[in-house]
Formats: sequence, C-alpha cells, structure tokens
Amino acid sequence: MNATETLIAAADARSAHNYHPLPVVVATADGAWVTDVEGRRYLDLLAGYSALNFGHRNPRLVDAAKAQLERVTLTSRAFHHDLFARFCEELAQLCGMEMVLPMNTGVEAVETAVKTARKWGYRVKGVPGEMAKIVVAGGNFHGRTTTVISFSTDPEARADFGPYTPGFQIVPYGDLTAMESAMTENTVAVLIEPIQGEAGVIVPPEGYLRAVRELTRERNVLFMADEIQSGLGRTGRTFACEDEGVEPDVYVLGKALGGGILPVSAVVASADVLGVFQPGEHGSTFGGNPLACAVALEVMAMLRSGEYQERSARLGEHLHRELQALLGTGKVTAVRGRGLWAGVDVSPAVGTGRQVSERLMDRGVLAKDTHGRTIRIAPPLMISEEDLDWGLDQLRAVLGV
Ligand code: IF1
Repeated sequence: MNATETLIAAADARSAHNYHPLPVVVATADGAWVTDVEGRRYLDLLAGYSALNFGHRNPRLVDAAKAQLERVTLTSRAFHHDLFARFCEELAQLCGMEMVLPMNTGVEAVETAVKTARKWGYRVKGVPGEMAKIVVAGGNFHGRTTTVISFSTDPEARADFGPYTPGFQIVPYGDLTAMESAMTENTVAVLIEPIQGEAGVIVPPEGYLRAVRELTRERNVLFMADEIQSGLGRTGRTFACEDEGVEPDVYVLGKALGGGILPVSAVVASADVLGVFQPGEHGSTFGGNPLACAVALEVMAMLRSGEYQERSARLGEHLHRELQALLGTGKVTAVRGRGLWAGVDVSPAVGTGRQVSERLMDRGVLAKDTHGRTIRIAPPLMISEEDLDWGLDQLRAVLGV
C-alpha cells in the first residue's frame, strides 16, 4: 500500500465515518493548490466550502497569525484583550451595523442568531414567553447542531437526531407568499441564506431578498441573513445581500472570516437587537479570542480594498460564461450561481456527481458534489484566470465536451 492508502485505512479505522472523503490525502497547500502525500498537485475548487476565499496559507493572514502567536492567543472573555475592541469596531463597520457577538464556528453563530431573535422577541417585540417562531427556508443548510438540524429539510441531516427543537416554520425558498402566510404576531425572525449553498448554489428569484426585507420590516420581524458561505467576497460583493441592495437586520458570518486558518464567526446587528444580552446569558470559551481577532482584522483589511470582491465579480463572469456554454452539450442540465461560485448539474448520462468529482480528482482538480448530481465550483478568490481556465479544461474533458 502507498502512503495514501495507508493513511486512509488508518483514518478509517479510528475516526467515525461521518464523511465520505475523496481518496486524496493532502499534505501541503499554497494559494489555490494543494499537494497530496504522493506529491501530486490539485487545483482546489472547493476552498474549504468558502472558508479559503483568500487561498491556502495566504501570506498576510499567516503573518498576522504568527505575530499574534508571539503575543497572546487566548484570554477567554473573563478579561478584555487589546485587539477585541478594534475587531468589533471594524466588523460592525464592514457590516454597516453597531454591535458584534463573536463566536467560532458557523453553526455557533447561527445558534447565537436564533437565541438573539428569541430574546429580542420576548424582551423588545413583546412576544409571549416560549411562543417565538422563526421562519426558515426549505433546502436550508445552517449547520449541524440538534437545534439547527431541527429545521433542516434534509433527511440525512435530521434522521435519528430527535426530539427536535420546536419554534421554526419552514417555507419554500424564494416563495414570498408562503413566507407571508407563515408569519404570525409571534414571528420574531426570518433566517435565510441569500444564496443557498448546500442546496446546490440556489440563487433566489430576482427581487426575493428585497421583498423579504420589506415584509420583515412591515411585520417588525428580524431579517437574519446567513452569509457564512455566500459572504466575504464569494459572490463578487462583500455580502450577497448587496446584490439586491438589501441590508438585513442581522448578519451571520463565519468561514472566510477566519481566513482558512482558524474558526471565526460572529453575529452582527444593531444595538437594539444585540443589546438584549446581559452578562452571563451567552458566550463561548474561544469566542473573540486574540488569535481569531488578529486574523480576522487582516481579513477585514483585505476586504476593505475591494480587490477580492472585484476579482470574484470579474472572474466569476468569465466562469459563468464558460459554464453556460456547457448547457448546449447535453452533458450539463443547469448552471447556477454568482461571482466565483457555481453549481453545475451534470446529466445522468455523464454519471453521478460523485463520479464526476472522482474523475476531476484523477485529473488534478478537487471539487465536491452535492445532492447527487450538482458539482459545486468555489475556488479561492485569488485564483488566477489561467488556473481557472485549466480547471475548466479538466471539467470539459471529464464531461467529454
Ligand atoms: C459539513 C455543507 C456547505 C453553511 C452555512 C452555516 C454553516 C455552513 C450557509 C455552518 C457550513 C459547511 C459544513 C460542512 C460542509 C459545508 C457545507 F455541505 F455542509 F452544507 F458549505 F454547503 N451556514 N457549511 O454553509 O458552519 O458550523 O460548519 O462552521 O458540515 O459537512 P460550520
């Protein structure tokens, strides 16, 4: 057995089988490329599900992390630390909001948003205790805690994890009438992805986000946008909500906020909303830690330049032009997405999404399938046009076009 087979067998023997990874064992990575234990190189078109928007081991982010490692890495929130105020100030400014509650993983930020909406509902809106309802969309993916999978519509994500947390209403994504009908005086929030990632990079109908914004404002309901995957440059803007000129009440952020180096997430909102928390009512050991703040501050500095958003928009147009051209070949049945983010549905004649991912891997490209026949394409935003074109050549070769 070679190193790949040995390491896969060893991992298989000792880790729960909650994933079915492609048979590649990554050893090093740089920019848009990873190298496996056999020394083979792969173009990374998954980018850690958009946690690696700035590329593997981005030099500015690694330097920020290294410098902070020499200072202090963790204080807990029992004490202040010297980067915390600047992190909160700059993140609030980036979002055009007033207040930040830092967490670590994306789902922790989603859970925090759920608790925020409920507490705001009881303390500010005046919803009777234990009666708060949150409207979510079918096809959603917001993480894997038991409360969050309680409002998932994916049987795989939910099965055997009951009893489920009540207080959520599921309506079809993109259907405003259904959302309006689901709302009652006890509705405290709407939680949606501006573009649904796991569902297959589903872009809602034009005007949907604006309509949700108007409806939630009319009904005094918090519009909470989960931009954990769609945000921070992925769609060609800082936030996907910007594509419709929409400002939600709450941004839920994660993934790329940590630069692909460590988990950093946050809920960002007005003081009226996040002001509902009193000391001791919520928290996390690592939330807002100095190392996370150091990396996230550099991420925000990079986003303020606009260069990553511009690259994603410009190269994204090129990507979608090339992908749309596949529609006429009979090998691809749909292409969706925005910026450097696409979902490509392959026709049954080609094979399953997994088979296409495996064939791409054999040609030196890493991409991930979702829901059977959708291939997700989400390279680091720093990818060169030349590398992107090479990746597209491999996709065309695998599709036989
Ligand atoms: C896995 C999916 C993507 C997310 C949105 C919250 C979270 C995620 C919009 C939770 C996380 C990750 C989770 C990871 C694979 C990946 C994923 F396939 F699971 F659904 F990207 F589409 N909101 N998505 O996309 O953030 O707690 O993971 O930091 O669980 O397999 P997290």
